Amino acid sequence: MHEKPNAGQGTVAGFLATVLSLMIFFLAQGLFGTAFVPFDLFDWMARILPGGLVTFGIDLIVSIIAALNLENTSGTAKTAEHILAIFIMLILGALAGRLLFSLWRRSEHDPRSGLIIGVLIGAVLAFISAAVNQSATASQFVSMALIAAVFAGWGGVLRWLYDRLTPLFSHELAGGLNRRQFLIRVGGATAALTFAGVGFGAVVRRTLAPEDESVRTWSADNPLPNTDAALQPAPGTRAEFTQIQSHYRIDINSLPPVVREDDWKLKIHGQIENPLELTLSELRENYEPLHQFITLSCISNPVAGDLIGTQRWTGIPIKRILEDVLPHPEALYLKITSADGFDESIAIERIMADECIMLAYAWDDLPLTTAHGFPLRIYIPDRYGMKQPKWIMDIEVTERYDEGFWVRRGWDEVARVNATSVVDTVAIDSLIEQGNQALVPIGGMAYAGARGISKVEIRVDDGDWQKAQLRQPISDLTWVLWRYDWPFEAGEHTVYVRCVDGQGVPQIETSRGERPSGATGIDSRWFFLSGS
Ligand SMILES: Nc1nc2c(c(=O)[nH]1)N[C@H]1C(S)=C(S)[C@@H](COP(=O)(O)O)O[C@H]1N2
Ligand SMILES: [Mo]
Repeated sequence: MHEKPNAGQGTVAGFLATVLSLMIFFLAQGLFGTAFVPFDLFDWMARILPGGLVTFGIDLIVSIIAALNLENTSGTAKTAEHILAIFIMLILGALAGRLLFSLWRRSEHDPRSGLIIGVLIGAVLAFISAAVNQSATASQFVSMALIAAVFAGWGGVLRWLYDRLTPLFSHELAGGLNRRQFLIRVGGATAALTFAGVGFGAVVRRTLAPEDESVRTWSADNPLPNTDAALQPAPGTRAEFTQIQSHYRIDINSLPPVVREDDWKLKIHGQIENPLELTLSELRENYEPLHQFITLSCISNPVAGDLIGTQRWTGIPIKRILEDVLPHPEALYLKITSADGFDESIAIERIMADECIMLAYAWDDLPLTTAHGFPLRIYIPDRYGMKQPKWIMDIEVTERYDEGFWVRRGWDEVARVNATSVVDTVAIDSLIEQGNQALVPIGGMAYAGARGISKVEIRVDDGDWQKAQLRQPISDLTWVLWRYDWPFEAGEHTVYVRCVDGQGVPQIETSRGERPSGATGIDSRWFFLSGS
């Protein structure tokens, strides 16, 4: 009887070898800025899989986060994606190990076949990584070589394990170990190595991370334009201005694309008189800067979700730039392409009619962060974020209309923001005494893109709709904070809120999910007041 290592052991071996490989990628990423393959594979899959499936996956993650009541939806979702990406890689690695052991079992193969198959797998992954990775700071060649080498090692380790396991089948014990003990020992060694590697990698990252250059934001030194607004928000209302680090981040990348200023020029070409290539400093210096306070929302934001934020954007009206490049009469659209392959089109007619439409290079007076689109992103009033590319590389002026990245994947073509209103707080610990009556401050925000808000109403339980007070907003393009001081009544209550936009159109009260045109529906909050 001449037994050989089986598929089950191949699965374990494949898993262990993949764990080790990932640890090496993680270390190298921290030390040299090379690509982290599982994220690239994941991003590549997300690009090629059908849009419906990808959206389903995103929705699922977002609703799980909502159901678990986790804060910071977009940050948590990215972490979930990262874990999923690593998980997928480990499963594929385990399956590959299983397959290889089954092959080797069937017939005698050259002992070098592990290395060769590893290099082949590595080569495929290296090309996938090269196609999608924009976050690595090492040269592409170095990343590709590393991937090929690590997978050669992966294949080599697998074959080595196979060869080491084989004699254990003929003599029950080898080196004092049986098969199980041997695999357990290999597993233990892998775990120890991985912990050490990942720990070291984490330390390296912390040490090499660029020091926070204690740069001053605009908001740290300046009052908001509405600082003298008469109405004070109810205690517990969201911050009216969203600090950059608290602003949601949504995009199609596991890690945000890193664009180097020295390598970057905005290219404007196509059906124009004067093709242009502008560096970031030319953009900053050749055009009068425009500062706008802007609320941006993701179309995947549920009613009362946190995928919405308000920042101070600085840039240039695109109209100014079009006046310089002189589009031909037949040109109708700008097709914008980003570093991550994301793209969208916008009609020239709209741009010429609205100076708020801008190319932005700063938030809060700082260059855009990598996560939020350095060096350049667009702002389009009244549209959800999905229409507004970050990391802009190229603008083609054209007569052709192309559907944008998310439109091709089934989302609303126009993506105009829905009017929405949210209860942020029922401040039961901050009652106000007015005469003999205690009042409960209730507050939140309402938002309807650039259309503004003309009215917010609240209703408690089965009462009548009552007009809330509106705080003067930071700008015409931001959300509006509202407040209602409700006469105290002991017991259980629910407060509902609704709004009317600046054009007199009430918000849609019917509950509808995010896909394909953004969520609608009434937000409410339950509260309990114990008798006084
Ligand atoms: N290049 C690029 N731009 C992009 C995206 C993207 O995936 N790639 N996502 C869009 C979406 S869906 C949203 S909601 C906004 C989010 O911008 P923020 O991450 O700065 O909040 O960016 C938009 N711009
Ligand atoms: Mo979005």
